[in-house]
Amino acid sequence: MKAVFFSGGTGTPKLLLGVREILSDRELAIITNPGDDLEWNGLLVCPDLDTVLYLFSDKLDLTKFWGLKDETFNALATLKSLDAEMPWFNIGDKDLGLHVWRTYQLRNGNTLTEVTIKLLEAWNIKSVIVPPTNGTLRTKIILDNNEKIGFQEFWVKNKGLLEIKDVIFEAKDAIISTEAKRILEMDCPIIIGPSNPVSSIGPILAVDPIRKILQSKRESVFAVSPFIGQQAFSGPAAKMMKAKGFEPSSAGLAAMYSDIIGTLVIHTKDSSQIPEIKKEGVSVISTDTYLSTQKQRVKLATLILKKSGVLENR
Ligand code: FO1
Repeated sequence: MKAVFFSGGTGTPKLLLGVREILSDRELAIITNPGDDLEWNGLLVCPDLDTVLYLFSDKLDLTKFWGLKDETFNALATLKSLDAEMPWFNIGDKDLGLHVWRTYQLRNGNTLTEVTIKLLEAWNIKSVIVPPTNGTLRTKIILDNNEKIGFQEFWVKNKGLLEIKDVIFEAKDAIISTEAKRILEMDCPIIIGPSNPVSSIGPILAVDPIRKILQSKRESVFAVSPFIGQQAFSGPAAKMMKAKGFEPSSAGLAAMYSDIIGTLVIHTKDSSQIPEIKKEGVSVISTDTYLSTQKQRVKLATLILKKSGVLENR
């Protein structure tokens, strides 16, 4: 194994598209965010895990960065006509097959890791892609009126528009899986991708004792900032950082990750923040962090893999 990535839903998968042009899939392990998972009409849906699984099996819809290519929504239309639960969450027909199979496997006593590994084998995926825990750890949003809603209800149903008072995690048996522990103990860099620090990376770090493991190998942990100025590339990261008492910027991220990362990758436009980041004891790489084109993804991936020593001997 050459590198381990922590991934959420959109930013990190884009970076992984670049990484896959440089390293072989066999050389990669990815731990995915469990916080966005949800029960949908009796089925377990794991959006961020599935995005990475679809990416590595070349099935991902690369226009939306979730769901499958050439998807149809006939089952959803039936469910909508029957007044089903969460009709606003667009599960496609092909995607539905995975959720039916996975839920049945779990009901038959398999763990989420076992089911995911079966899937890696069935779809001939050579990377190790696993959730951090076999328990549950779900992100909940506390609104200004103290109402508590799930991440997808906030993000998809309400389009991320509601004001946030806090973001919390509801955990049950959320201890690290044997497989995730094995991956994190390997002698290779850990790269926290440019995903939402609160709702995508936060849940992975909240799985006991992942934060402690990273603290113990801080110098080999790299993070890529999803911020430019006070804005995130996409999603509700800025709002959530503020709710957690951190500035929504690369400097704010350095403060949030200061105990677990040795190096932060930021956009050159944020170079004025370098002194503040360094005060946190974090080294800085400043470069173009946009990931819109494949050229940008490969360029950023190459730089990170070089700086983290993965490409040293190539
Ligand atoms: N995102 C949306 O904006 N609208 C949807 O209806 C939607 C459905 C959906 C179904 C399966 C899946 O794996 C992901 C889905 N997403 C949808 C993406 C998801 O809400 C988020 O982008 C991630 O959870 C954030 O990483």
